[in-house]
Formats: sequence, C-alpha cells, structure tokens
Amino acid sequence: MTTAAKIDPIEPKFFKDLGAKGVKITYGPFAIPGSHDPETMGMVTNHMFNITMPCHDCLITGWSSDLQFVNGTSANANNNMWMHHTGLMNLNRTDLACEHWPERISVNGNERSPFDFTLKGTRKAGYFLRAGDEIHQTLDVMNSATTPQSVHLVVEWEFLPAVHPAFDIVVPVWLDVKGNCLNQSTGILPTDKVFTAKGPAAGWTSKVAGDLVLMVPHIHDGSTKQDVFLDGRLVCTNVPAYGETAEFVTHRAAGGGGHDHGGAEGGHVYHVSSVSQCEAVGKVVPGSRFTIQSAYDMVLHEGSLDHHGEPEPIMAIEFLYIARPQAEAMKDILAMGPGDLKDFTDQVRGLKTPKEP
Ligand SMILES: [Cu+2]
Repeated sequence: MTTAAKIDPIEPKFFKDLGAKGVKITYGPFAIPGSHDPETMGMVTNHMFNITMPCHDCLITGWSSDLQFVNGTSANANNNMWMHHTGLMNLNRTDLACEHWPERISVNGNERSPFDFTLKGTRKAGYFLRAGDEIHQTLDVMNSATTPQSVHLVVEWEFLPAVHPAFDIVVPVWLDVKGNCLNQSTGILPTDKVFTAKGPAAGWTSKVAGDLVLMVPHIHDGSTKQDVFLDGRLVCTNVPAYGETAEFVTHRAAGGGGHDHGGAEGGHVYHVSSVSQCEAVGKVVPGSRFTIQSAYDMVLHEGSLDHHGEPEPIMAIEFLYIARPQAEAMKDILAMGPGDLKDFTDQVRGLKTPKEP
C-alpha cells in the first residue's frame, strides 16, 4: 500500500551552516473505526511500504513524530487517539541484531520520543539513506472512542541533503528483553504486577566499532525504569515520566472498558508522556556485549489494557545508535542485501516458530 504524503519545508534546528534542511511530512489520512467496531475494536495496523522520505543519498540526522487529527490539532490519549506503535525499517539492509530480518531503525509509542543523532548539533552523526532504499513504516493507531476518527502521522525530519565527509554513520541496534529476534520468553505473566523483566544473558554482541551516541527506549505504562549494561556495567538508565501534560491523562468512566485503560472506579489515569534517553554513552568495540532489564510496577502506574480489555503484554526495547567511522560503515552498508520482511512480520504476528538468531 502506498500512502499519500504531503511535504512542507520547515526550519532545521542544527547544522544550518553545513546545509541542513528540515521537512514536515504528513502521512495519511488513516480512518480508524470506533472501539465498538466488531472487526477492529478501534485498533488498526497500517503497513506503509516505501514511504516518502525527506531525501536520498543523504544523512538523516533526526526526526520527531506526532499523531494529528485531519484538522491539524494533536490527537492523543485525552481525545482517545493513541499512537500505539510506529516502527521504521530499511528493507534493503539486514539487521545487526537479527541478521535475516530487514534493518529495524526505530520503534516508538504514544510517548512520541524524539530522535536526534546530532545531540542538539554537538555531534556530527547521521543515518545514511541510500538512493533506492525502501523504508517501511508500521503505524498502529488505537481509537478508544466509540465513534470513528481520522488522523495523520506527522513526522518532522531533519537531514543533510548530501553525505558530509565529516559525519559518522549511525547504525541502529534493537535490544529487547525478549531476545535479538524477539524469540525468548520474559517469563512475565499478564497478572504479574511488580517485576523486573530480564533479557537473555547472552544479550547482543557487537561486531562493529564506534561511539554509542544515543539510546532510545520503548516501554509501556507501568514501567519504572529500564537499565542497559555494557559488559556487565550499567551504562544507561531510562526513566519514564507520566502525564506531564493533559494530553497524556485520561479519565476513567464508571464501568469503563474497552480501550479506556481503566477499571470501574472514577479518577485520572496518567500515561507515559516521555522517557529519558542516554547520550554520548561511550565506545563500542567488536566484542562489546549489551544486556537489558526493565522494571515494571503496575501498582504504582496502571498498566495498559488491550482492545479486549485484557492486560497488554509489556515491552522493553532499547535502540542503540552507534556512530561508525564513515568509510567502514559505508563499505558494510553497500555490501548488505535486503532482509526477509515476511519472516519478521510472521513472527510479530505469532504465525511462525522463531528461528534462532
Ligand atoms: Cu510497545
């Protein structure tokens, strides 16, 4: 499916002196049925192939994503629209953590984490987008209202239109408590309230060298903190904030159910509104081993319910962004073939038995 997109120039924030540009790309619209729709229950997954990107043969230096109603106002939990998940993959490359899959570039949820590989213009690093690369975007939207609502996904991209020789090339790594190919059990039951989910002890071991410039987590409501270890040493703790603005606060309806993320009592429910990131974490060398653990407390912070009103499975993902020396990174990237998208999607949908990584 090709999705219509509208492109508007915006002012770049960083590296204007090096010719950086900004664009706002509006994807959609996406019509989401109401929560009483028997087929979808208001949860729709959109798979967008070969999405409109800001540039090609260029460096993507950062982006931020928002869900907006078609009139341009913000669509968020307070008006029953959830950017439940959005994920980017490069179909023309293979993944560093799960090598038969396409390269997973990022994952995000309603926390709407920004991505900035330049650390506010202090670090020359960007993601190389090659001419011909096809970027696949998954967008899960959840409508917890009983009436249908239509939204756009609005992404503000920042980029250098050509590959600047002074920039390192950022490569993404998906670290997950479930394992490198999502194939380990966390041992966490939906009824567990307070727990620490631990990823496999083997973790992910790097074959490349570079600087770990940025770490961006994705967790769900109930998270209290997520820790990442390098060779057994704690190098990053991500802490979520809840309900920082009214957009991220919902009200429990008496006897509410469905998507309302609440029980029978009245009151406010505070949802994850941002999660702290880790920057300029340090050097990565071949053999560097990363492991992850993620703490949840559903007593302190009410967990999310799925569209059947059941406790939603937790997630505990950390994206590692490693800035590699340009020549080495380019050589590896140009040698990569496409990944197996079907293998990835079949596993995410639970249609197949996982392969070992
Ligand atoms: Cu998630």
